[in-house]
Order: sequence, then structure tokens, then C-alpha cells
Amino acid sequence: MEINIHNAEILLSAANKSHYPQDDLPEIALAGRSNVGKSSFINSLLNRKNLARTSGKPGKTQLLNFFNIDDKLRFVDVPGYGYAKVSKSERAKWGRMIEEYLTNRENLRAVVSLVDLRHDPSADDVQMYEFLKYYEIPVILVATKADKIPRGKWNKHESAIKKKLDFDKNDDFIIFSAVDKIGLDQSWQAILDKV
Ligand SMILES: Nc1nc2c(ncn2[C@@H]2O[C@H](COP(=O)(O)OP(=O)(O)OP(=O)(O)O)[C@@H](O)[C@H]2O)c(=O)[nH]1
Ligand SMILES: [Mg+2]
Repeated sequence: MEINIHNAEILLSAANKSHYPQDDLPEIALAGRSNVGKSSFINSLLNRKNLARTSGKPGKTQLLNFFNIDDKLRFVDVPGYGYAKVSKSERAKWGRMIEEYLTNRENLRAVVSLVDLRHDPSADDVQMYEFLKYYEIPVILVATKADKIPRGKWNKHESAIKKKLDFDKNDDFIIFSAVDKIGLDQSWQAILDKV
């Protein structure tokens, strides 16, 4: 598939399935902790500074944000999990919104699951990975912020993450940095393989 990344735009934001786009374009969703770099990942792949809004403020993205990529596929930016300053009821609402999307959406081809290369996956990260495996949703694991640790330590961190997640070796694992533009081609390749 040939994609013109310059032809990308935010399409709509949805709180539930009545708002989802009604066609059969393939979708790739982005999941990960608040602040892990989901929006930055989208911006990097599309070579845009701030199409998917990023901020130092965690918990900002509250809806499912659908991005139209050249009328050929969509990215779906999912609000981050694990943000402490969120009330119980908001967390429950978030859970229902994500579950409704991930478990029923026929357009969904794969989830790019982002973790921080520097740290062991959190309990929430493990739960998300287990959830995706349980529902047999293809996963592209992206370990981001690689620029924050020396290259010589990448392997060690990759192994620790895989161990903690009980990582399925059939899933893609990509080391990424939005700052140093590492892993862009690999990410596009993994995504285009799935759509
Ligand atoms: N050094 C470095 N910083 C990054 C990288 N990716 C993202 N960041 C920074 O991390 C912060 C959070 O990035 P976002 O892309 O907004 O994270 P998010 O996962 O979309 O966050 P929520 O929408 O709140 O869930 C921002 O300050 C980014 O500039 C990276 O690869 N390297
Ligand atoms: Mg975001």
C-alpha cells in the first residue's frame, strides 16, 4: 500500500461507538500509559509537529481520536491509562470506552502498545498486553524514549520488558524514539503489514 503521509488529518473524536466512522477502512489503535508517547508516535510517523496533540500534562486525551491517513487507514489515539489523579468513576468510564472499542471494532487490525524502554512495564502495561492477547488482537509493541538511554543498554531493557510481559515472540517489538527518529521505518512496516 502506498501512503501519502502528508495527507493526514484529525477526523473526529468519539466517546462511544455511535460516533465511530462508519466505513471499512483499517484502523491501528495506540495504547499505553499516560505520557508514554502515543501522540508523539503518531506525529513522528506522520512527520508532523503537533497533529496529535502532545503535552507534558498527562491524562489530556479523553476521547478516542480518529486520524484519517490518506483515506487509506486510520490511527486511533486512545487516552492513556495509569494516570494517578483520575477519579474512580472516570477510570471506570475510561475502561468501558476502551473495551467497547477494542473488543467490537471490526476495522481494528492491530494495536500499537507503547511502553517506556527505560522501565519495567507497569501492572497496567502487563494487563493491557494480556487483554490484547486474550482477545487475539495483533500487537505491535513499541518501546519508546530510547533516546533517554545509551544504545549499549537497549538489549538489556528489551529483555526485561519481554520477560515481564511474557512477550509472544510472534509479535513485533520495536525500539523507538520520537526525538531521535529511531524505529520509524520499522513501525511503518509493521503497521502496513497489518492493514
Ligand atoms: N525524550 C523523549 N521524549 C518523548 C518521546 N516521546 C514522547 N516524549 C515526551 O513525553 C511527553 C508525553 O508525550 P505524549 O506523546 O503527549 O504522550 P501520550 O502517551 O500521548 O500522553 P497522553 O495523551 O496523556 O496519554 C511529552 O513531553 C513528549 O515530548 C521520545 O521518544 N523521547
Ligand atoms: Mg496523547
